[in-house]
Amino acid sequence: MSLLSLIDRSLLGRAARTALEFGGAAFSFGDLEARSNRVAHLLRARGLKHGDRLAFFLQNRVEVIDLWLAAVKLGVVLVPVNVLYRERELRHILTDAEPVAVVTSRDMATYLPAGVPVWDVDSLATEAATHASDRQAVGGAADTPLALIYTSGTTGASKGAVLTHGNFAANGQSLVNAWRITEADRYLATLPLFHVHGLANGVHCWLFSGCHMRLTERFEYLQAPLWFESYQPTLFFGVPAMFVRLLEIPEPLARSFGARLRLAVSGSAPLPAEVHEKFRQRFGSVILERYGMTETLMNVSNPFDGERRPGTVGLPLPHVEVKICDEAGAPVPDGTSGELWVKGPNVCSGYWRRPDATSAAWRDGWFRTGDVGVRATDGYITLQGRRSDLIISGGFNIYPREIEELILEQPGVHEAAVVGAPDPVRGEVPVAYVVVEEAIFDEAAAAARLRSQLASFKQPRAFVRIDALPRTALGKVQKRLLPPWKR
Ligand code: MLC
Ligand code: AMP
Repeated sequence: MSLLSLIDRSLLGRAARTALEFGGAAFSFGDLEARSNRVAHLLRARGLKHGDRLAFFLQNRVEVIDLWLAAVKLGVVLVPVNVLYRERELRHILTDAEPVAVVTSRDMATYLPAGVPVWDVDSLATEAATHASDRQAVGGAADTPLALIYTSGTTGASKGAVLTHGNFAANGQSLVNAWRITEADRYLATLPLFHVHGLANGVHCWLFSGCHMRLTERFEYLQAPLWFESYQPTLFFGVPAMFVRLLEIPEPLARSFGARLRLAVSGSAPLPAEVHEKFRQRFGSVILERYGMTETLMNVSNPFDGERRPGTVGLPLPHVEVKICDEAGAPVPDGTSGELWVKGPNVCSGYWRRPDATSAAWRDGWFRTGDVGVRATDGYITLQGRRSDLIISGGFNIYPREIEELILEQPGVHEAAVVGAPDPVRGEVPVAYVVVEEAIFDEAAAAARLRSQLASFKQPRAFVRIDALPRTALGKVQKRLLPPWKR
């Protein structure tokens, strides 16, 4: 079934139902149908055609939903950009994706590199309101690209995963079934809409099931108790850092929220078994952990019925094949660690304009995830780490190499290695180990340069001076031999 026809179950089939609440305003599915048709007319009037890219650099707001629905209808490819990205990341993505324009807000436009065509989101909304509300859908086939989502590449520069209408349809449909989401649900959406957790899972579970969604601009842990109290969600999707924050809610209140919460799903980073257990004790709700990636959307999930086993990501979703392989690509027996390879209608069609990276990641139709894991004899999969030294901080991915390259450009730096240090809320935070010439190296100036060029979550929490990086005889840096960092 096409993505648009799945969405139409709500846009057309539930037109009168309240669909969305954002910033105190409520919208029915019929309102969203009309709004997105107006935006589609406007985008077409501005020259956007099937296959053209349009980036958005926005906090969560209803206009992101309008753009998404308009893109589905027009066959336009959206490029979501992390709001925390700064000069270097933005320049790379916008040069690579070559969007017709970037839709952004006035306050965020200042971060965009010069020369990029910028469309102000408020002016766009005002202009859209003058267009007709009838639908002129072009739509898309299963293999029509719908989004180009950048994921931090191991080489330092991020690559755009080309996600199709079919990928979003397969993923959303499978999650609605697996997690029993119905129109009776109330989904509290605090995840950013520029990543697949909030976008592919959240938005599509909402649209396909026709449930009610309260969207917030972002997750703010001080506001979270008020949101739970006033909205009484039955459904919540979050990264582990959010669940750690929710544990701060006092017990009686947490219990009452938990009594309403039909399902809490965690993903994007490892959920410590301890947080799983504490959440169960405090909220009386057993978190369902699942595993996915930008390139593949969701692969593996703990069951809705049956055991949600802490520390594991569960079993492959119905449409996904998973095999665990050794270095040569041969499947390993249960109980043996290997790399997860996946296959299914959820897996993206490749990397944008990167045939080299695409052929390196796919083999015989299987996508090599780079994640290392082990399967128990009863099928439950436990993730154990990554083949590369990826750091995940608050659910945002950081490739150390990108930061190391920038540190090495700073005056007086001879060597640099960035590693993840444990953090009670965000799981990990980056710390830089540097070999420097003290007379030249200016830490404050280096930190300021990094801050202006990279997202805040990539900013090293410390620059630890060492005499030399530990290396193997072949010169490879041995990060695990670096001295532990103490705050
Ligand atoms: C975070 N920050 C934001 C922000 N989100 N700033 C502005 N707008 C936003 N939307 C910044 C803060 O300014 C701060 O910067 C830092 O992030 C942490 O903010 P905090 O308020 O102290 O929040 P905290 O309790 O630490 O929680 C952080 C968080 C955030 C959970 C809100 O990490 C987050 O939104 N994570 C979600 C990431 C995500 O969606 N990942 C899915 C990827 S898809 P400073 O300067 O203090 O650092 C994927 C596939 C899959 O992985 O399987 O899903
Ligand atoms: P991204 O590139 O942002 O899509 O991040 C995908 C990566 O997040 C995966 O390759 C995993 O390493 C990690 N990830 C996602 N879900 C989980 C999970 N439940 N537990 C551990 N790691 C996860």
